[in-house]
Amino acid sequence: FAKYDWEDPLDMKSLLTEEEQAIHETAKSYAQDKLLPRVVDAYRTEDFDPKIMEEMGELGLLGATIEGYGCAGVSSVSYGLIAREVERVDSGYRSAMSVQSSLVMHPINEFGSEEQKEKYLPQLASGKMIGCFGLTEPNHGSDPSSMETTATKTSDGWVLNGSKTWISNAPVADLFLVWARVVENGEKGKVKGFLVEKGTSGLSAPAIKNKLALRASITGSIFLEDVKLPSDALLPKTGGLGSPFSCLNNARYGISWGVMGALEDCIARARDYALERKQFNRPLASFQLVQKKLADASSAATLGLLGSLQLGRLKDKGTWSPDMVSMMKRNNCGEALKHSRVLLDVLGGNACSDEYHIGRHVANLQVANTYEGTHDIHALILGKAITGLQAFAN
Ligand code: TGC
Ligand code: FAD
Repeated sequence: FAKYDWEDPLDMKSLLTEEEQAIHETAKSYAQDKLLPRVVDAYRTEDFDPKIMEEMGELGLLGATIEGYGCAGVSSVSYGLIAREVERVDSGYRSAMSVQSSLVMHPINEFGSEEQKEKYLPQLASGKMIGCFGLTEPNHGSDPSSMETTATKTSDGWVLNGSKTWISNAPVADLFLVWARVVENGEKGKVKGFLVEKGTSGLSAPAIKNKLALRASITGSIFLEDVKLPSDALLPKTGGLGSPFSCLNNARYGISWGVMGALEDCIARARDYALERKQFNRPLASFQLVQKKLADASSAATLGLLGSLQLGRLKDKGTWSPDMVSMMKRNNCGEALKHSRVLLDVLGGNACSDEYHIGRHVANLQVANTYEGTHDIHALILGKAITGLQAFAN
């Protein structure tokens, strides 16, 4: 028999290429050496250091799957491994990274003109420019098709009006990808994407303070009051809700890996604590109920990672579908939240201390289970894929 490795029970490492293993190591060393020492303080103070984006940029971790424009051009699996290692430290840091990569750089690469790609992608890849993605509105979260933000066509460009809420990176963003419904000659048309640069008159992005989770990442609103844009602010190949949803496919895929990293951290920390701490003259780790918690969580993390790995392979082969992404985003976020919450019990009263980290992961994972489509919305997407019947709309 092979020796059982509790950190990689089904030998997932053997399924990775040498390049993927090297990228995994780079991301892991960076996250453990540079992000972990900052996270407790950043979470206490709700202080996101924008230099983190430059550090990630230097290592090629931003927009990593894009070919050219200063990007690394690696596999979807490598992108997943980066998300796993960054979120092993904190979901907020992964959020900042994945918004930049999947929700800003990907749509510019997919829907932008050559000029837009050359202007923005290298700067975003270096982390010197930070982007955000504005889809959710105060009155429309799960149902973005009802969005109220408009982009009215004028003789020489566009005028944007509306508001967005709960937008990751917005208060520190240099570039805002805003989704708006186009109005031409008084007629409402399709949803399209617009690139709005910081400093444009009528644009503001105040921070949403006092969050109960994701405190190491910065979140804000976006207000657009008669924001005048030139014609070339439009992402020309966008048209219809399929455009923002196709960005979400990539980000949701990355989250499916990331949350497994957060759960792996909870397992490692609960295991260490249970081996160290004694009650009734025995280590907590020797009690059957504690062992069951670790066995359940470890099984969920191992199976979730293998599911995401297979999805990544299908993505790279071009034989994937958005419904598969919904399955892995939903499953892994739900499992990570459920098991991290149970592992928190192993800490007893120390669960209350942020120095023990698991409580922070639990709070973050509640958000991961909500953003990019809630757990229940993904159930309905899967329900439609299974039955052919749509449950969420008229
Ligand atoms: P529906 O009628 O189903 O579709 C409209 C059009 O979109 C196409 N489509 C997709 N295309 C690509 N990928 C997908 N996943 C797609 N899903 C749908 C579809 O084919 C159709 O195209 P066409 O050409 O026929 O017009 O649209 P619906 O309005 O009924 O959608 C329903 C639903 C529930 C699936 C959708 O609205 C949904 O996914 N809601 C969840 C909203 C959401 O995920 N928001 C995320 C905001 S961003 C965020 O949270 C970032 S957090 C990041 C971080 O910090 O890490
Ligand atoms: P609602 O849509 O009001 O849903 C509330 C509840 O009702 C949920 O449980 C939902 O599952 C349920 N529900 C809704 N419709 C149905 C239905 N048809 N059937 C059954 N149940 C239903 N958005 C962005 O655009 N960009 C970002 O960068 C971004 N970052 C975020 C960062 C943070 C920290 C947070 C908290 C959110 C972020 N979001 C972002 C917003 C996020 O995507 C939304 O919160 C999410 O899509 C849910 O929308 P909502 O909050 O309006 O909830």
